[in-house]
Amino acid sequence: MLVLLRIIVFCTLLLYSNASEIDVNGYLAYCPCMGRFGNQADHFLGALAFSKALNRTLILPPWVEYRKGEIRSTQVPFDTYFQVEPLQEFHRVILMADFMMHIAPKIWPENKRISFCYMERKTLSPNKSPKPDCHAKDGNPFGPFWDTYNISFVDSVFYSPLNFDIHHRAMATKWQEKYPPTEWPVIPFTGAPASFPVQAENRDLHRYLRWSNIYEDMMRTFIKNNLPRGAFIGIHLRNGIDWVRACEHVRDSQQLFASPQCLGYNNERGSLYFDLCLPSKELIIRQIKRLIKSVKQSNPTNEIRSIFVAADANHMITELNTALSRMNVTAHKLYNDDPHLDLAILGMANHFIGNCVSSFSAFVKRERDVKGLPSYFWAYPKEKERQHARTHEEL
Ligand SMILES: Nc1nc2c(ncn2[C@@H]2O[C@H](COP(=O)(O)OP(=O)(O)OP(=O)(O)O)[C@@H](O)[C@H]2O)c(=O)[nH]1
Ligand SMILES: *[C@@H]1O[C@H](CO)[C@@H](O)[C@H](O)[C@H]1NC(C)=O
Ligand SMILES: *[C@@H]1O[C@H](CO)[C@@H](O)[C@H](O)[C@H]1NC(C)=O
Ligand SMILES: *[C@@H]1O[C@H](CO)[C@@H](O)[C@H](O)[C@H]1NC(C)=O
Repeated sequence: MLVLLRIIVFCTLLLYSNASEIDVNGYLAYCPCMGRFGNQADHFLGALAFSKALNRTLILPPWVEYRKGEIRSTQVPFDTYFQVEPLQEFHRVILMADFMMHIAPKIWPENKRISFCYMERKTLSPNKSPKPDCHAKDGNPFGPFWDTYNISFVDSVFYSPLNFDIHHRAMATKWQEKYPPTEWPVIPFTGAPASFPVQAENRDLHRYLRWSNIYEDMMRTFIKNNLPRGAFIGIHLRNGIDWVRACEHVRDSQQLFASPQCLGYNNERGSLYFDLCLPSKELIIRQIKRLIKSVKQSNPTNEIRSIFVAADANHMITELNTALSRMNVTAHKLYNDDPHLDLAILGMANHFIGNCVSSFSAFVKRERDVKGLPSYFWAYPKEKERQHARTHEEL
């Protein structure tokens, strides 16, 4: 009995010491200050690879969200959407709230909080000192992000010419030599220490990103209660006004946002074209019908019974139901807008068709790649010239 008690006490101490044990190799923090979820997820994988290369514990930042009618961003704890433990299999990580509660008081006094940026960032407010600075808290979401944990900075470091590409030129060693953890126990970056879109070498790290139990449960419950039994196709449609405008850039670029995911990082699988960014309704329906037919042939015991639609604006539910009724396939969507639940469901679908240009689609594509599930993109590969010409007339 006494032995057992000792073991329990010992284990409790061990657990406790782990939570507040200080990493002598230091910490890395950053604000996911660019873009919405898809962009932030791309950046996260890069930051994870970067912190591992520097052998610093990664402080898991909250996700930055923008709510209609609110001037300041909202910070959502990292573990609302994703589990922390699977990430530990790859590298040491700690939730930002835990770091601020248990570690910061010991190693990061307020007068030692120095922000890191590549070079001087100009301030938005005219009454600040003209001294070169990162102005890490200037503007939204910069200010609200660090304010969430009451963090302010007393000085700045410009780390140029170093960069985040740890896969080349011994970059990690250069960081460690220039900013050793003994001198710099915490490196807080004004933005993500990562590139966008995610580097090809870091895509596979998505395997450590697993949905939180809450999202996993909501996803399974939705599928069970709302989709007819049998196989389903998940589709992602991006057709809101901001997206239509973004697609205008197709004309003067070889790549746009996440497009390397289908075109290849060096355009080795083609160059950019308009339908890839904004497929017509006719093209969408044609491609879904083609996929349903090919599944029916290759896998007759598990035919497609439904389509789950995730979209930022128009879900095309009526059009899809009309077009697919003869195939006995129905279209479904969430009742309440929830981008993360959309993503989790798309990740579970038997088949997925996404938008090659969208980093929201890219999240799903990576998750499915690591699970070994099939994915396709709208209008990819390019339809035959004759059909292609017709599509443009329709638009
Ligand atoms: N609920 C829901 N929201 C979506 C969907 N597609 C896009 N959105 C919203 O629009 C945002 C798009 O920004 P990102 O996630 O960065 O992805 P992106 O498609 O590359 O778009 P941009 O960053 O705007 O170029 C998402 O984070 C969502 O908030 C969708 O299928 N469902
Ligand atoms: C990385 O950091 C951990 C924890 O501080 C340490 O145990 C380990 O030896 C370090 N690895 C290298 C290669 O320095
Ligand atoms: C930040 O400071 C405010 C005001 O001093 C306080 O109410 C709040 O609890 C603090 N938040 C954190 C996360 O420490
Ligand atoms: C159509 O689907 C329903 C269930 O979704 C099924 O009961 C019915 O047998 C199907 N009909 C045909 C003709 O396949």
